[in-house]
Amino acid sequence: MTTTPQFIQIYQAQAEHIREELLSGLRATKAYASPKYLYNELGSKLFEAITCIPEYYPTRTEARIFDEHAHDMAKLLPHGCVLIDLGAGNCEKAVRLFPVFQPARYVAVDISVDFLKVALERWQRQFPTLEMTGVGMDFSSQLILPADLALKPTQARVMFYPGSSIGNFTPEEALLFLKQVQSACSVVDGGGLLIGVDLVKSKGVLEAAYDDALGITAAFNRNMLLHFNTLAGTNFKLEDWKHIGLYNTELNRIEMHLEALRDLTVTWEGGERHFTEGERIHTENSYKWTLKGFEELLKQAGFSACKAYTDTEQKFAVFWAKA
Ligand code: AVJ
Repeated sequence: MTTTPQFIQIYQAQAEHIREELLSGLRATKAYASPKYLYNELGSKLFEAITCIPEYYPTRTEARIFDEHAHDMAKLLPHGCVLIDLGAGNCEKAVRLFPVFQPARYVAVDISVDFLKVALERWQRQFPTLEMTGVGMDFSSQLILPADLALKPTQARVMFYPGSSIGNFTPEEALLFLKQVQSACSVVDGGGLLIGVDLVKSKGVLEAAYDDALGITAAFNRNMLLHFNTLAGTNFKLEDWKHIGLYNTELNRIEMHLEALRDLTVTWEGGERHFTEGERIHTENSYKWTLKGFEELLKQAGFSACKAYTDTEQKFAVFWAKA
């Protein structure tokens, strides 16, 4: 028996809107772009590769935390829940937990729709009886669960937000986002959030993780320029740009930038931008948290109780926060 996953696609942003947003970032005095533009089809594949490189500890450490504590977590989760995977990617993290968590339904949300579709169709064949839904959506500015999902008023909602993607938000944005998550999963009793958070640690370990020896993170960052060319018709040339990954100790965040290797002009229909040698485009922030700081944030967002699971070196944490 084969069941096809039910796909819902939400195109929140129009192509024209995306182009405008992107170009306004490029025109800014300090050029910047949202990290969501890292994820075209190639970008999602490069990120998958990043999770396998030796220096990138978050994915591996988080997986170990789940291996060790999933049974314990399962006791806190509501029975027969709908597992809502925010930024599902290849869905692997959630799928590994199916046997332990035994969700009644799986909803995978990701901005990279084509990539999600391929992954979800594959998983549906392996779990033919689990109801699966894919949602192509950008929830970075606002989390609205589409009414089409027909979430049952009796099924508790567990939001799954692993991988420390929360780090892409500033602390202020993170608070707003977590408030939205809290209100979405408090609709039904017993709901909550299972979230992965990268912890503050030494600059050396952090910078190695975001500027690896193989150059995969550099490729991931520079691929954003190819994505720009597709989305906005710009004429970025890869050979003009190098990857920068550095830890900002004052702000507790990794910053990724693309740095111009020479004076150059980028053009597009109706505009252009001059970059001088050494000028940068800020492409990503990845905030790191302390256990105490994140627990405080969850409380502020309205979660009633939380429990943190960590590895022995306290590199990474997974929090269960009850709505
Ligand atoms: C997917 C946002 C969690 O911040 O570690 C990996 C993205 N950027 N290497 C992170 C990323 C560079 C990643 N998140």
